[in-house]
Amino acid sequence: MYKGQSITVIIPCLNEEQGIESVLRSMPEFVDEVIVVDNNSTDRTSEVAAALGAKVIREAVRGYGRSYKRGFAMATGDLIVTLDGDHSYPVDALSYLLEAFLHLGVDFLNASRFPVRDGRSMSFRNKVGNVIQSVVMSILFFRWVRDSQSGMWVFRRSILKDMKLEADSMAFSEEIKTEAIRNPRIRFGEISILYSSRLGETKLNPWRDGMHNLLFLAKKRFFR
Ligand SMILES: Nc1nc2c(ncn2[C@@H]2O[C@H](COP(=O)(O)OP(=O)(O)OP(=O)(O)O)[C@@H](O)[C@H]2O)c(=O)[nH]1
Ligand SMILES: [Mg+2]
Repeated sequence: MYKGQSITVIIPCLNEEQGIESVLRSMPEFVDEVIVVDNNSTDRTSEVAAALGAKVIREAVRGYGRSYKRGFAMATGDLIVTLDGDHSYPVDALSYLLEAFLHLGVDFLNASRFPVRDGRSMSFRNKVGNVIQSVVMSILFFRWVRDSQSGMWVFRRSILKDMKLEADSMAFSEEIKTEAIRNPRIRFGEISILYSSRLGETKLNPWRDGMHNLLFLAKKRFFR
């Protein structure tokens, strides 16, 4: 419980045995429920997560977005917090994020990795890609969003019923933000967090996922 709100943290994981251990060991006491959505990892991700007290859900079909949709369906908290299982997002800054969420009076808070403070945390290529993705989203959806690809968000679980979430892929991250921005009943905010180098290996395929995300955004804007 944080200031009267129950908190669910959801973490999608694909072979993150190293990262998930660090994330779960740093999880603050006030978090009521931690859900790890494992997508047939071939390492010890689910064993490590279960041993450290997380509820582990296994999703058979691959995909970042697919896993989130499974996790959302299981969540019970008033507020949902998301992050990667690679220990790149600041799990020790959860109270900072929740405080900002409550103080700003928003329904969806995006944790922006920009400005990047630790130069090792994001390659130059990914930085350029992320800036392009965010500028395109901001233009298409008429709202300045600094980090459309951030994987750390805080939102009221109740807004999920007003969202149409379809992406099974990495495009899920931008889709949930567009759903928040487009809905006049959902107040959207963004604050900056400290992003660090991930543990373990990346699951991102920068060119393929980058192009897919741009196409997805255009389709979402003009056809849905
Ligand atoms: N369950 C599940 N999780 C996934 C899948 N793909 C990626 N993930 C997880 O989603 C999170 C984001 O993936 P990352 O590889 O960290 O992608 P990224 O943050 O864009 O790239 P990095 O900067 O290299 O970390 C990580 O916790 C992954 O383990 C998937 O198909 N299924
Ligand atoms: Mg990551």
